[in-house]
Amino acid sequence: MAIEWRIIHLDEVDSTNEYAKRIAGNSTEGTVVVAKRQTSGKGRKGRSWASPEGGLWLSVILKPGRIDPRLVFVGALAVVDTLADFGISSGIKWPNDVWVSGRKIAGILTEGKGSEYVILGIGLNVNNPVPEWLRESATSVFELTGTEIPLEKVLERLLFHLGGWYRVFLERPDLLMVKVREKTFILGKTVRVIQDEGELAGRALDVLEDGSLLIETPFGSKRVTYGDVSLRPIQGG
Ligand code: BT5
Repeated sequence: MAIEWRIIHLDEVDSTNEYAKRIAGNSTEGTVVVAKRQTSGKGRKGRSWASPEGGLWLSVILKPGRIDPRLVFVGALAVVDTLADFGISSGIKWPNDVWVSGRKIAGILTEGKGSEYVILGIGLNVNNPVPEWLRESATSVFELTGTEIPLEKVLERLLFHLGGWYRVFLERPDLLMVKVREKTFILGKTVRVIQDEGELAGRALDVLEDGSLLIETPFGSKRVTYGDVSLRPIQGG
């Protein structure tokens, strides 16, 4: 059965993820929180997410009964398919970014509470200006196409694809991972993975069934479950 979306539209909020967490206990699966602006939009590890008006900032409440690292790909693939609907070809930068031509256009932030709920937060730069401090690293639909697309249209496509990929995740996670591998453009490339405890450099080989990234390093193959992937070569290397 297709998921039924119930959309809550807000003008301004601290963070749609935080709002969704506040209401998750009393909300049904498929509740969507969308805000025109976020005053404290956030990324992973307390980083800030620029959320001026014109972008699509939303969080979806899901109740799959468990926290699963592969849920982030449900969001990433939905963004990739949505962008394709508007003629933009994009790829996944493991684990939670969507990139177009070397720049980040979207980020996904999943947060969960045990078996109770998962919040799938998606930030997609659509018509919003890309902030000055992100000029080099970020892009938007408007920057790429020169056209403003009504946000409701983008939201409609995004929820359509989210529903589809969420179902695939629940019923055939193996097929979800096939698509993830297909869209993960860092595979085969030399990468650095920056983690809390240090850095790992090597060739990205595969995204494994559990969603982790397999890296071939001079010290053997390593499986990484989190981190920031950089495609920039090591200085002097
Ligand atoms: C992410 O974190 O990429 C997850 C972003 C999730 C944002 C959505 S918006 C709706 C929902 N509500 C929230 O409060 N959050 C979610 P991370 O991988 O840690 O990347 C954060 C980094 O992305 C920042 O440190 C900046 O370098 C960069 N960044 C910030 N704002 C950006 C933007 N609008 N576009 C592209 N890059 C951005």
